[in-house]
Order: sequence, then structure tokens, then C-alpha cells
Amino acid sequence: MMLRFLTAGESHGPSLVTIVEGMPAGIPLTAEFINARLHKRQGGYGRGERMAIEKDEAEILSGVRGGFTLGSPIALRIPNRDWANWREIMCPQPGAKDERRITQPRPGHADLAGGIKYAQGDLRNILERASARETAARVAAGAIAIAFLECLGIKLASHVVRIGPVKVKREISFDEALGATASPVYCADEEATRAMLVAIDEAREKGDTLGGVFEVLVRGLPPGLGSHVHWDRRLDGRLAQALMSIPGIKGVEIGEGFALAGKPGSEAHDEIGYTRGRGFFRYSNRAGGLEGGLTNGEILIVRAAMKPIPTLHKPLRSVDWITKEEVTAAVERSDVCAVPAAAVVGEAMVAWVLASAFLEKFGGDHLEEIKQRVKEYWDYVCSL
Ligand code: EPS
Repeated sequence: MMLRFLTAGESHGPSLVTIVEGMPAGIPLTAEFINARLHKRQGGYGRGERMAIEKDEAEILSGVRGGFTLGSPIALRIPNRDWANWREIMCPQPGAKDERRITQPRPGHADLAGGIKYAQGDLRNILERASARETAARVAAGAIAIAFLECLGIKLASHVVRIGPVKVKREISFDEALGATASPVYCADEEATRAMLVAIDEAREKGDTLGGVFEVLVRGLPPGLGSHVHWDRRLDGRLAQALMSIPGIKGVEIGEGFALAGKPGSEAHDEIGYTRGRGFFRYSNRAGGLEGGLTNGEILIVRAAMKPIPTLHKPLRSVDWITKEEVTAAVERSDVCAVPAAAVVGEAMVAWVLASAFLEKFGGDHLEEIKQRVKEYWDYVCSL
């Protein structure tokens, strides 16, 4: 694996950290660029009180000098402001205050299975790391991948297409998706945005939560990223894994995904065309830019379905982890809906997988070297 990142950090610990290994030298990168994405992840209508406490900002500890990556490991730290309120409870030294214990596992969260596996008396020891707070570190790592991809002429956009019962009923173009940031729920359709806001308010009033679906689109990819030759080199499989690993994601679709299962072959595939200059193209893009595990040169389209947040203010039935009595699940401060934030995380994860695929195909240690190789490949593709 040429490109990898690890994250560390508890939700109420001192900070989140990430180490990014394998990024080439010469990529323009600033903390402001990373922070713009961190701020976007914090946004979206339906977030909880924690987001009013935090102002996520990445401190670059290594791997960048004078605004350019060095090719060495890039270490980033995102302090948790809320740590100030948890110092004694989350203290790493012996004698941490035994307060805010959780023994009433929430259905849908890692609480119970994690408690069983790691043999923890206090389920907070699971919750702290299972929390989607970790995704801030992923967005920071993904921002570096986005900076790299932008240098290669690749543009990503993410937008929300469903929240609870409200769906976007029309197709959204790439340029419209780019503008979705202006919507409070990062949805490119105005009518759907309004209905989504109402749905979130209604869920909040009922003490309930909502899930939804987001889409990530990528423009400018050459054909031939990924490979058909092995299960673990198929790019569709790698994208699905990366998206599935985001907390709360229960389904991933590529192109028309599940809808393709109900169509005859004659209406499911994308017919091939050719004109001199443009080269090979498709008359449609139901495959979402991926065929046989490889990009085919069309816009990449991936969607992920997020289940509703498990922390409910009208909690579901549960069983006390210690006493085994029937109880209602623990109520933690939480979001009503985090689908807009998940879209930002999804974009980061997709960027990460694509940056890896670029490095595997083209190699190289400095951006200019890689740009040259990508250009030569495009010259070849356009000459066909
Ligand atoms: C999150 C921070 C968390 C949660 C949320 C995501 O903060 P706190 O637990 O202190 O309120 O708001 O996590 C979840 C909803 C979850 O189920 O894990 C963040 O920074 O995104």
C-alpha cells in the first residue's frame, strides 16, 4: 500500500490526530485548505450542541514546509475544545474520575458489541472511539488527497439526495452539486431542501433522528484507474469499503446501483460512441463511471445510505449492561441528522481511494513527476 493514514483520538479526549503516509512532495497545502473542509463537516442543519462548542482546526505538525508537502509523513492535530469539560473523566492517568458511566447500550451504536469484545465495564470506553467525531480526522486526511487530486485536474462534489422520507426527485448535474454547499442541508434542490428542513424539525420535536443518502461525484478521471485483475484492486470494491467504513453507513451504490438489478440488459448498460478528438465516450452513465473495477472516463457517481443516529431523546428499549434489567437506552447529547456532514466525510474517503489509485497507476515522488506521467497517459488516451 503506497498511501495510508491512521487516526487516533477519543471524542472527549484532548485531540484527534492523523498521520498521512505516502503523499508525494510538492503538493500545495495549507491549514486553511484543510480547515475549510473541517468547517463544512461541522455544518449542516440538524447537528447537535457539540458543534457549537467545537471549531475544528488542523495544526500541521510535520510533512509540510512553506506551503508544500515534503513527501515525509504529514501529522495533523485537531484539538477537541470539549476536552476542557472532560479533563478529569477522560484523564489518561490512574484515578480518572468515574463519572458519566454508560451502562445502557444504545441500539444501533457500537456500545454493546464493543463492550462485550473489549470487556469494558463502562461502555463509554467504546463510545468514545466509535463516535463519529473521528471523522474530523478523516476529513483532514482526505483534504490532502483532494489537494493532490486538484493538481491533476480532478474535481469532487458531494451533495445530499435524501433525508428521511424526503428525496430529491430530479437528476443533479455536477455543477449543481458543486453549488449544494449553499443549502443548509447541502442539497442541490431548493424544494427538497425546504422539505428536508421541516423533516429534521419534526424529528427533533419527536425526540427522534433521521438518516438519508448522499452522493459523491468526481469529474476529470482518466479511464483505467483500478483494475479488473484482482478482487482487491477493483476500484468499485475499494470505494464501497471506504464509504461503508464511515459510521452509520449501511449501503453503498455505484451509478444506478440497486435500480440496475430491475432493468433488462438492453436498458442497463451505457452504449459506446466515438468521435475523433473526443475519443471514446458513452451515451449514458448508468454504471457511474466504473466498469469491471476500472474507471471508464465518465463522471464517477457513488452514493451511500446513512441510518438514523442511534442516540434518541425518546430512547428505545435496552438492557443494563451490569444489572441485566430492562431499561431505556442511554441519552447522550447528539445530532438529529448528520447526513450533510457524512457527505463531506464521504467526499474525503472517495478522494483518498482515488489518490491511492493514481499513485498506484502512475507512481512518483514529486507532484511534477506525477503530473508529467498523467499528461502522457492522457495524450495516449486522446490519441486512440
Ligand atoms: C461528533 C461529535 C459527537 C457527536 C456525534 C459526532 O459529539 P458528542 O458525543 O460530544 O455530542 O455529536 O457523534 C455521534 C452522533 C455518534 O453517534 O457517534 C462530530 O464531531 O461529528
